Amino acid sequence: MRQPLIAGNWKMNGTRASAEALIQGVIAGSTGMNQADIAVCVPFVFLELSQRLLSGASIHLGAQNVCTEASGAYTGEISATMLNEFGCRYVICGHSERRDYYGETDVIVAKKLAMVMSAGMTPILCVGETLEQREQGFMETVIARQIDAIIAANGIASFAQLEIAYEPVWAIGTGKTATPEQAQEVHAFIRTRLSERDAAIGATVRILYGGSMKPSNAAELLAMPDIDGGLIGGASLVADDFLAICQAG
Ligand code: 3PY
Repeated sequence: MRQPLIAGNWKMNGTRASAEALIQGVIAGSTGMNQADIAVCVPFVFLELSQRLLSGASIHLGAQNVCTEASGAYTGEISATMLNEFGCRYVICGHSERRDYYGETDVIVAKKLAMVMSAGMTPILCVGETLEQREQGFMETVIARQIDAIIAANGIASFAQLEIAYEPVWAIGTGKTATPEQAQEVHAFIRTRLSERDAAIGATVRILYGGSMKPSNAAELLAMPDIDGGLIGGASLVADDFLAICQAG
């Protein structure tokens, strides 16, 4: 039985004041709710505030990116150790926006995962295909490449220490959502691929769905056997919407 995880990905949104109000709203609304693990992945500059507000709450804190290197002359970067110091439990790695806009390759994503794990945190590894790749019949090839690159670099055992988020790129920020059946098909594909290497890891790894999950579609997506939670974009910016998804988990 895999405990669901609902993680908000705030992306580059909010002000200090709105971040504070949102965290307080999520804390208040989630008190007594114990179905799902809950996390909020906030912009770096809100980590200190969020860590303070979340102290004593059962909501975990996460970041959205990390440097591939441990320390040194990397202007503008943030290390895994720094994120750990600010109370992060999760770090999103390889989101499609980072792969697409910032040129993150599978090799870079694998390095980021290794940094996060060696600092004692849990990466949320994002994988997913574009619409063009899906339409040309390359969905499985792309997902397999993204998963296999991590196995090659970090070993199959690394999948015991991370969460996966399947995020069809065509459903990110577009309002389009994969149908529960489309999402389930890919989740099952990922789980089978991992199970072929290590049955225990395949059975226990959590695979979240990301890509316009919202209150209106969360329950049916989360009811699918291989969907173990959600990585929530826009809906995580509205406390009531995020809480409704957590409740569905
Ligand atoms: C989305 O739902 O838009 C996301 O990218 C979640 O990470």
